[in-house]
Amino acid sequence: MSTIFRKGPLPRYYQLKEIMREKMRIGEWKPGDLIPSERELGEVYGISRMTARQAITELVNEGLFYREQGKGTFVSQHKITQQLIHLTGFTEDIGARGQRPGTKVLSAKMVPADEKIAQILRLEPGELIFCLQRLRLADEEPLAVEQSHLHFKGCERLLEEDLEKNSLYRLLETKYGQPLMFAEQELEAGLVSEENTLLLNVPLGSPALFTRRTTYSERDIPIEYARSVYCGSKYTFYTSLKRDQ
Ligand code: 16G
Repeated sequence: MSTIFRKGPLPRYYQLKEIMREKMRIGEWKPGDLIPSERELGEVYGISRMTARQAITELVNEGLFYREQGKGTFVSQHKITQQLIHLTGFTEDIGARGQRPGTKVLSAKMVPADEKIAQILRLEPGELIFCLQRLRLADEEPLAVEQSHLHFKGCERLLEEDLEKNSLYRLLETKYGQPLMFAEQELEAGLVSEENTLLLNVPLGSPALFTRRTTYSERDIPIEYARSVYCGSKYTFYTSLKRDQ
């Protein structure tokens, strides 16, 4: 989308927000870039300054832009937005922003599933699952600690993979014959634990976003249950909501 439609259900400021989000997503606008002024945006897209201002203000409030007195509005350095619309993995999300995704494997092993995880992955407690703990980075900056629990036939072969160089989602889909169909995800606010403050390089007491995601393969079979801690100060989750007609 790069034009603003005058007719249709979507308000113009909203359409402009989507256009600007897309520019950041594809890396046309990078962190630290000065964005065009309200007047310039108004001229380019044929909308009023007020409309452009509303779109910019909302993206400032969401943490994607920041304003500097007398200088203008810039693309934020630190906040990464993860959309909650399409099922995408970390590597895809960060790459789409023009940043370099990075992974440090903290541990990778086969472990017996505890009751909770067995229930989520629809197994018997004690069945072996692949448990992977990773620190996830963007342009060398630590963003999240993720703990993934996986179960499918042959999952123990993941022990031999280079999971610092390869995206897990990509491996699942291209090498392990596990198409990723959908996921369920919960978000919860909290504080980064003492142990994770070191990994994430944030001060003790920093805000955290805890996520729990269950990802399903074909025939609604759950194959991954991931618990992650994202730095609250560096991450925004974005979703778009349509009202039932
Ligand atoms: C996301 C998923 C995580 C998945 C990873 C795959 C959340 C909360 N979690 O980070 O469950 O393992 O993507 O990323 O979004 P990868 O393909 O880069 O390994």
